[in-house]
Amino acid sequence: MLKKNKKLSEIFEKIADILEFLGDNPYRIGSYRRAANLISELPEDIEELHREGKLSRLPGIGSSTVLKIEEFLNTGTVKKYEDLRRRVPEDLLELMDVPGIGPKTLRIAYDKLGVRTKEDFLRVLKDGSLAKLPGFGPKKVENILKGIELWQSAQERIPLVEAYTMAQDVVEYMRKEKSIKDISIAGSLRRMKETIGDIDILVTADRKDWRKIHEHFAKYPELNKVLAKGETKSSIVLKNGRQVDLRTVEPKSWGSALQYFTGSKEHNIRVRDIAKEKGLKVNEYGVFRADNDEWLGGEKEEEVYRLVGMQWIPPEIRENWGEIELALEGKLPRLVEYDEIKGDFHMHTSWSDGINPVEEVVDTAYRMGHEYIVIGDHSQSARVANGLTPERYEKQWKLIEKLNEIYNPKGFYILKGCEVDILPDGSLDLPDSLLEGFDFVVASIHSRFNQDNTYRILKAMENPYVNLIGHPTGKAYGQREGYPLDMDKVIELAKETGTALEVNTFRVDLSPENIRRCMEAGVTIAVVTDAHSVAHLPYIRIGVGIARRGWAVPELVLNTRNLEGVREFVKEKRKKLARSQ
Ligand code: DGT
Ligand code: CA
Ligand code: CA
Ligand code: ZN
Repeated sequence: MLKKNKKLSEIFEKIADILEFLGDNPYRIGSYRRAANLISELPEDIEELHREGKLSRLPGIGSSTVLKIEEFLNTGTVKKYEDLRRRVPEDLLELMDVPGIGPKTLRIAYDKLGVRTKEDFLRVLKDGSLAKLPGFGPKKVENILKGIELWQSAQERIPLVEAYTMAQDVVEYMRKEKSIKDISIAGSLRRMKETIGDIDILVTADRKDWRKIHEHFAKYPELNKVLAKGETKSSIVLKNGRQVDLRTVEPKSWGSALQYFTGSKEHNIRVRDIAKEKGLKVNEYGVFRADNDEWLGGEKEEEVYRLVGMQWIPPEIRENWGEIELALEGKLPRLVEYDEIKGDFHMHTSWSDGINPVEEVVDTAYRMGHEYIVIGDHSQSARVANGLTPERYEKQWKLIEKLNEIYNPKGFYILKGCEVDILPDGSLDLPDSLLEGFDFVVASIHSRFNQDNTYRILKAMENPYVNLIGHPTGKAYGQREGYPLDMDKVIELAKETGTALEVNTFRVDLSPENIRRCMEAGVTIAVVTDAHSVAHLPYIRIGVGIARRGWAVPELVLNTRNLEGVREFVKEKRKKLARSQ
């Protein structure tokens, strides 16, 4: 992960917030915000750009911003930021991070109601005094309270993508300790749960090397403090406040330990109960005969499941959601595999609100080994996202055609696509005459998140050119609850019309529960990154993990199809809906 980019972008964002709180010049505030956005989505390391002297070439970055970036790279902070921080109460600085609470709101609470602390703010929210001020009202106050609740839960648990990148870094660091024979992520992260409490890492090595391994762990560069350091288990807290647990086990117990520490707890309890019924004992050291403690196995995870009489169960579905019963009968479905993914259906470029030009997006996806991608920039009504008019789409098509001439001979295909807005009445933001010209159309809702939006999605699915509903429930983890939606109706019509539903990696929408409902109904899903930077494209893997957690089978995952298969999917819907109209 690009840690410096992230930190710097947070500093710029905070400067903008504070300036807004202080009532500074809107132009200056805007320029800090733009810089923050740009830096957070840069695919390259800001330090590298600086070394290569390319900072001033970034769009919209002026010379005074370049100076601040250099200051940050040299000193680790920006003096202006440190000075500004002192002018706002600490609690209010923190509240600015909560979605739905802007600096302006806090300023009003500060001036009119004397709010200085979190407690003050909660009080004026709850006793109705903020709601009485002009421009507020009970609805707005209710939304702020909801925002605080969501934000608090996101502070407690780590979003999957974030935990995944953090864990990759720790694993990479641990591999430098050469006495390690094998290393794996365990716990909820191996199960690809949407949010992660703490990160669990399991290592196997000869017992004589364990001490060394824990010493190495306790010297992790991103460390804040060591909670516990032992011979078999250590826990550390990282600079970002997140906890990582490390356990060392004997090679002989590797499989059993991996099984045990992957969880879930509910899954493990059920497995052990079944083992007991069969006269066996299962723990983190191995599988044993219950009567005489004879060791039967445990080197490999597969062995553990085989010895208790069941199929090996993929980690993503170990929740005691019915997987154990099926595994006992040998009837687990075959889940979609990570390496079966042939493309990505939803991503943005600098033509709308992405940061990379089409050429860079295409090149990155090609080098990742995809067979095809859909360029899916926003449509015109998304003004803040610089949405495209029909004329601009047609211009983009020309560019895509040119790129296809270069890439098709190499076996890579760029599909003309869009993320067309579903308008408040359920109609689409682009005319059918234009939609017909796309290879693949994603349709999404980006407005009116507080109302039931079932009718909008149903109407969009009835359009013969709409192939995929983007982030169907409108949920954004830690930021926004989904809008009310009749999922049964959506699934039914998706099936009937031949429209796919999206599994959006960063938003975790659809949820695994909803994915499972799609599978049961025979509805096709498509895993997408919705990338706004080429740095996001590799996270497609996490989206596949979410799909697996929803018991997704390859036949119902659009990404497993080759280019012809995808074209067939599009053609079928057009034919079907033309016939019925
Ligand atoms: P998290 O961290 O809250 O997202 O969830 P997990 O599942 O990673 O839970 P964690 O970190 O407390 O423990 C890792 C795994 O270790 C857990 O999935 C199963 C196993 N485990 C921990 N405590 C117990 C226990 O008391 N009984 C059983 N059977 N397994 C446990
Ligand atoms: Ca954990
Ligand atoms: Ca743990
Ligand atoms: Zn979208």
